[in-house]
Amino acid sequence: MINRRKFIAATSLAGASVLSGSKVMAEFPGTPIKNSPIVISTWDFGIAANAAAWQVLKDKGRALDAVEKGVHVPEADPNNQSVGYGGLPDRDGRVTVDACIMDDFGNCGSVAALEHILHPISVARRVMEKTPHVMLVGAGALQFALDQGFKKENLLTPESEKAWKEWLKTAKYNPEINVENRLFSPAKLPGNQYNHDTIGMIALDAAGNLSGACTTSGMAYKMHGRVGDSPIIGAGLYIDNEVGGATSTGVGEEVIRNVGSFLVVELMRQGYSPEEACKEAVMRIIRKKPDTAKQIQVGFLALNKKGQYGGFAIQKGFSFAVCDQNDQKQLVKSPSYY
Ligand code: SD4
Repeated sequence: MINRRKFIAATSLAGASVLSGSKVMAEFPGTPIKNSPIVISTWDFGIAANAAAWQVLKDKGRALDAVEKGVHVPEADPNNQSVGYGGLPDRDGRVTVDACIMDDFGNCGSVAALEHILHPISVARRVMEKTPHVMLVGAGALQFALDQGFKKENLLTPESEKAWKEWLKTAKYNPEINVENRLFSPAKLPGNQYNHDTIGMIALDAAGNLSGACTTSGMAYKMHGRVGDSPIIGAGLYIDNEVGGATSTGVGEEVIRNVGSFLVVELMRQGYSPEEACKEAVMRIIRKKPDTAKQIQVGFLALNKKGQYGGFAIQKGFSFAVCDQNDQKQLVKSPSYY
């Protein structure tokens, strides 16, 4: 255990700055606004996703509907090469998507290694609502989606196909234990800025209930069949309506090994603030594998029941978007270990 008093001091010193439009505001306080909805999500593209979620929240809609609607935005965006349509494929050139959703009753649904479906989050929701199961994968998940009326589509855009073909030239299809290590420097990934992006979203609605969603095309050029943290309840996403919710982005293997999002929620239950909880989850990864941690990115994002939020990442560069009644377009630069 780390010394808690020292830890809090270090955390407040590391306070993140808030970017609102182009304006840099003072220290990020994560101030709660009582009985007021809020939605937070990973990375810069979370701003557009939050705006869609806000349409539900502002009319006193349910957090579950808000997060589903919200993450539809990056899922359908061909320019986002890390989520849904337009996502970078696996090393075989196939776009396989992972997603999960969790509500305020502890219900959850998930799909992994799913192909050809534009909105995997909605298939995950159907798994939650229409089956006795939590998770469907691969061909079974696709069959279920088609039975539910989802359309089969091609998710590989010409841009992502081109990037994959470039990658093939140097990678020669060699299996790599952690391809994302090699891709960590964006300069090594031709034409692609988004080698570390996944959308994780958590919302608190006007009734004070929480839900979350996480959706991704996963690690670029992964082995076919590889599943990351994003569709794993407890790793990529966890919601406990008594306490709060958490989600993650980055190298999924390390998040799964530490059951990251569940850990963040349990730390908040013990009294950690969202940022402190995210920091401790990051520190677990760093303490266990300091050499690996130097080369990878993992970021956690959390929202508690009071509407306080925070994030923490291993590396610089992680950002998250916040939307509440005061400002629908806040972008927060997360504090990080390095
Ligand atoms: C994965 N966590 O598949 C996802 C990828 C990601 O930032 O979030 N990248 O491991």
